[in-house]
Amino acid sequence: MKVKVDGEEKNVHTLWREGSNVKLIDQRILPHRFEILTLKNHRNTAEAIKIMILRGAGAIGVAAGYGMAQAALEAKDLTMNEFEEYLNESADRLRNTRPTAANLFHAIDRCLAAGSTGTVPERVEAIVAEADNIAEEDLEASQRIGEYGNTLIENGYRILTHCNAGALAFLDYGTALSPIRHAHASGKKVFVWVDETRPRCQGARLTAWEMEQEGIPYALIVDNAAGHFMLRGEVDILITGADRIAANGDVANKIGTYEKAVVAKENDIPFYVAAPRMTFDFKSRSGDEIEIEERGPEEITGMWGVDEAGEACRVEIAGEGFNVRNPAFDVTPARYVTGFITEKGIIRPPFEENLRETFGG
Ligand code: RUB
Repeated sequence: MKVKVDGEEKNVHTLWREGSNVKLIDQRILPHRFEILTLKNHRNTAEAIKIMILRGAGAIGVAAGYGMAQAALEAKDLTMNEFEEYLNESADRLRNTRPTAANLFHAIDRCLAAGSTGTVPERVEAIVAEADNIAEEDLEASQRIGEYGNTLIENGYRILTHCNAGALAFLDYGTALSPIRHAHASGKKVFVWVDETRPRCQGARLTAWEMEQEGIPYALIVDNAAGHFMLRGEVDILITGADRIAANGDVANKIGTYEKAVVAKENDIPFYVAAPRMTFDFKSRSGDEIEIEERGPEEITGMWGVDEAGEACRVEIAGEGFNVRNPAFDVTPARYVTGFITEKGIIRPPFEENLRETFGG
């Protein structure tokens, strides 16, 4: 993706691998500062996923793959038994970071499978290659999703999106934002309603920042305003990403997606979910089987930002010790979804059959 850093335009990925190091944009301090961090081992990478230095299902999957590559490189001089033990422990550490995004588990399983035969050096090579493949496939999928999704966007469309499913959540184009980027690049006039997305404000911090970088017209709104604009006929289409999609088409995505989907249906606004194969989990038959991450109360009781001097600070909003529930995701039942924008095309109901047919479930 193109970013403007100190007045200069640069081309960067959300994250990438350099030998045994993982480099990534620090998403905690955007849009106020743009910094690249280096993660030197798989433990650092697991921690980065856990504390959300990077986030978004696609990016989490790529990071998990790179974490496995780092673990394999760390264990390259061990005996076969030690190597296997180290790799399994590292896989568990990476698995225990965030529970909802399907991409994380697919990436770890793929790397383990790639490294299950041959000598230790052969296994290391296969795991590193598989991690790079995952990143490459992510890039290609987001490009295809953009091309297919662009066919749904007409000139003059006003698009509502929730959270950040952009170049920061994926690699380069993103999922939900990829069709918007493609529509804008092909000369269509588009406008984006950006939900702020409490509690962590991925919309306000990240999606709005991406729109600024691309020069795509947008307005940032509080989460509670989306229904107002839908009812007034000012939204033509709702597009979000997803963290996990069950075999029946139920969608886990950032908390608040369900409400947007219900209000969209009530107002005859189509709702499309943009996601690659890696986000589908055919082992979960329905959304009831998807684990929903609960995060700490401090995300709700206060907010982080910068003060007038540009220094990072936190302000408390709720009273000390107030009781809080903080689910990070919700499940939107498939009946609210108009279609899935995937790298294989647009998939429409009946989802159970059509998803299986497309991806071989
Ligand atoms: C991110 C989020 C995004 C999805 C889809 O949640 O809900 O909408 O990950 O994005 P968090 P993509 O910030 O808590 O990780 O499909 O582009 O990965």
